[in-house]
Amino acid sequence: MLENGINQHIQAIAYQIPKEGNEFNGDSIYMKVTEDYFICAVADGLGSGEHAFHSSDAVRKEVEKNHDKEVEVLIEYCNQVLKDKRGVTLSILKAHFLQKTFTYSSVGNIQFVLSCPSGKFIYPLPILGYLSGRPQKYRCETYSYEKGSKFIIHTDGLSITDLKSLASSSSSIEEISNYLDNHVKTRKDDLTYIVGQLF
Ligand SMILES: [Mn+2]
Repeated sequence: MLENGINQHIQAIAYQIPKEGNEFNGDSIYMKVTEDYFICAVADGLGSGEHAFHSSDAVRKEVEKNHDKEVEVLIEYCNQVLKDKRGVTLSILKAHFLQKTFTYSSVGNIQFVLSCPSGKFIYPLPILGYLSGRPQKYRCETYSYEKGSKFIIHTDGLSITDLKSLASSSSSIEEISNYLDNHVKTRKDDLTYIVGQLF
């Protein structure tokens, strides 16, 4: 699956593929661009296969239904929907174009970096563990981004050793996506990534 989200403020490429031999993908992805904001969510259901899919897909639907809400609210909605389901790791990013800020919250091992043209990196630390419907503390932070900032989000199906240098290279997001595609064959898990650039 490959999706594109594009307007004058954002370009993003999303890709996902299940673990070799699996019909269900335990990772789910949601991405939406409006006039005012970009939102994306990446969820990795614990384990793989059908049960992992049902959990991460429930989270995807929750974000889809409520994409106009802020990240702080969304992450709690997602936690609620996981009661009696298998847990997920989850990252949600929402960028507001007018303010040139983005809010990011993450629970678990989904990797994220944003690289600004000035050389600054933003890589918020996630909360360890996973969402499972139990009461949970979240870390949710808002940052400013520069025009031209590039970001990469990916699940643990992708093993990239130097995410920062990839994000800060002069490569376009298409070139970064092509580079990541070279690592798809060696995956040992469901794999999902989003590469984007904010303007
Ligand atoms: Mn995984």
